[in-house]
Parts: sequence; structure tokens; C-alpha cells
Amino acid sequence: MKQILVTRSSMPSLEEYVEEIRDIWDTHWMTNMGVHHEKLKEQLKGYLDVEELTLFVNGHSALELSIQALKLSGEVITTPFTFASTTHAIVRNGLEPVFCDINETDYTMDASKIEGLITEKTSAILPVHVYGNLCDIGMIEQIARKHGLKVIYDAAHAFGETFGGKGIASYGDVSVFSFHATKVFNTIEGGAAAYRDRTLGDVVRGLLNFGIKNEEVVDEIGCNAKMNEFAAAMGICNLKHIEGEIARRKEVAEAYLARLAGTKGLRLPDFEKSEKPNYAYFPILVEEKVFGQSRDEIYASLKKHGIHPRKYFYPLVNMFDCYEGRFDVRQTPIARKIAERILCLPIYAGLEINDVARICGIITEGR
Ligand code: T4K
Repeated sequence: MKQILVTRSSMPSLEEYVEEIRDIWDTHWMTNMGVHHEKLKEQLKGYLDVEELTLFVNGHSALELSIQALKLSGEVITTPFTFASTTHAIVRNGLEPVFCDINETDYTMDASKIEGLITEKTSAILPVHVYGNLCDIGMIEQIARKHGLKVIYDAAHAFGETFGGKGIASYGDVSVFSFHATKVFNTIEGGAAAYRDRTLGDVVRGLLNFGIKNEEVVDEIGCNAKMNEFAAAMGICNLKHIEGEIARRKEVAEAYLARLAGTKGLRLPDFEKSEKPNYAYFPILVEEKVFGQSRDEIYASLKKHGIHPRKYFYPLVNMFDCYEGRFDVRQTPIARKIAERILCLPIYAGLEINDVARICGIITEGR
């Protein structure tokens, strides 16, 4: 049986990639900020519309080291409706995550609930532009200014998006992207961070190479989080095709919307709310009583047909086994409700429209 996974990495042609990496066989320079690394960085600065960008081995390291560089203390207000990385990055920095509930409509942090969670220990807010849905940037920035808090946006899902006509990473103190194989734009594994304060960028660039300043000076306790040349070369190739990638994803998203629109009990994503949507995910919210089937029943019937959607993000981070006894999931009731009802359908550039039709048929006829 043909298997359709939630996503499938976009790749350039083999010839294109080989051409891009050919010179590495002459130079033998494979990592540590080589020419491909620098070339990709410059290209991405243009595409993401940011003045400064630092590349990383993955999005998680970008998040973890940016938090370290900000020298935060105490508590960080964040969302439980996210990938493990967001919270782990806070905890691995010795900080305490404080979970804010999310909006019913776009699943981002409910900015109206942030102030109620601020204590004298709060040092930052770490919201997520989940599925590429942008957070309430205006309100978050206003609260941060009023209370003297740092803002780190987890923009892992928001590659290429804009707000107010500016690149999404123009907001907050830091914005972090993921270039993992499953993302709209990939460097196999990879990530990046953009900073408001240039000096913060300098600190992070030190941290991602063990804190080595020069051959004789090591002035930070860093680690190794450098993007290598093969990853950067993949990024250079993929960036050439990014407009086609997003256009094709748009076709897939529109095919889903056309077939599922008006289905009672299913809430579909609203791409029109974004200035420049990237169609990273296609989450549907299932209201069992109205639709006639639960999220888990749809998940199971699709699986029977070789289709593998994902329950991003169930369980919530504040329900993870590794955090057992530490958080109370009842404090984020909306997030809990959404996590029990959400299902991300397959979406990627190579997904055929007749497969989208088949997926929609299984969903709607299964009731
Ligand atoms: N913040 C947020 C909000 C994030 O969502 C993420 C990552 C991060 C931070 C951290 O960024 P990174 O450090 O990862 O750069 C996947 C990804 O591994 C992860 O990057 C992503 N979020 C998360 C939402 O999804 P899994 O555990 O679902 O991956 P996996 O291996 O089950 O793959 C999912 C599907 O992707 C497969 O069924 C098929 C396809 N796939 C996968 C791989 C590995 C490919 O087509 N090619 C591949 O090479 O986490």
C-alpha cells in the first residue's frame, strides 16, 4: 500500500547538490564557517529580511544558546502547545517555564493572559508562531516593554513570513528558525537566529563554537552548534526553489480547503490571516459531537489506508513524562482541549492533488 507521511523533505536534484558541494573535494573545508555557510547566511539575510543572522546545526541549539546569551534568570512565560524543543531549551538553561494558555482560534499564546503570570522572577516571554500562525506581536511587545522583559520568538514554523511588511524576525529580542528536514525550507538539520541587538549575535557566535574567541582565548562556556558545509550547501540549493515549494504547498492547502470547507465539526486553518503564509502545516480541529467522529478515530482510519497524519502537539509539554509532577495541565485548559482535538494532515510540495482528494474522502466518508 502506498504510504503518505505527514511531510516529505524537499530536495534539489542530485546533480544540483553535487555541483554545489564539488569544491569541498578541492578545499577539504567541511565545517567551521566555511564558504557555503557564509554564502547561505548572506542569502538568508535577504530572504528573511533581517540585518543579522547566525546559522546553527539545528533550531534547538539556536534556541538554547540564544537563551544562554540573554543571561536570563528565574521564570520564562511560554506555551505548552509546542514541540519539546521550546520548553527543553528553557529548562536546560536552568530556568523555570511558566505556561500560558493559548487562543482557541490560532493556537498561539493568549497574550491577554500573560500579565497575570508575571512575577518578580519573570525575565522573558517565549511564544511560538505555531504552524506559522503569528502570535499577537503587538500586545506581546507592549507587555514586554512595560515589564522590562526579553522576548524570544520560536519561529521554527514561520520561515519567510512577514508582519507589518517586515520579516518576522524583525520582532522581539531574538527569533529562532528551524531548517530541519521536515520544514518548508531545510538544510537537512539546521537553524538560525536573528537578534535585535548586534552584540547579542556576537555572544551567540562565540557560544556556538565552544566560546573560543581566538587560538588562545576561550571566554564563554559554549558548545558545538555550527552548521556544516554539506548542510549549508543543501540550504543554498533549496533556497533556489523556495518560491516553487511554497506555491506548491499552497495548491495542496487550497485543495484541502476546497474539499473540507463547510464540513460541520471540522475547523480548518485560516491562511488568509497571514500576510505571507508559508503553508508549513495543515492542522484540522475535530469537534467530535458535531463531526460524528473523534480526532483519534480519523487518525486511525487514515492509518488503515497508509496515511500518517500527526497529532502535533499532543501531548502538551506540561503533560510530558519527563516533567511529571512539575506542572499542572489544568492551568492551560484551552491548550489541553486543542491538543485532544488537533490533527495535522499531510502537506508537502510533492503531495498529489488526487491524494489530497483521497485523504479528504476517507475523513468525510468515514463518519
Ligand atoms: N520549536 C518548534 C516549535 C519546533 O517545531 C521544532 C522542531 C523546534 C523548535 C526545534 O527545531 P530543530 O532542532 O528540530 O531544528 C519533527 C522534526 O524533527 C522537528 O524538527 C519539528 N520541530 C517537529 C514538529 O517535527 P518528529 O518527531 O515529528 O519527526 P519525524 O522523524 O517523526 O518526522 C516526521 C515526518 O517527516 C516523517 O513521518 C517523514 C518526514 N521526514 C522526516 C525526516 C526525518 C522526511 O521526509 N525526511 C526526513 O529526513 O519531529
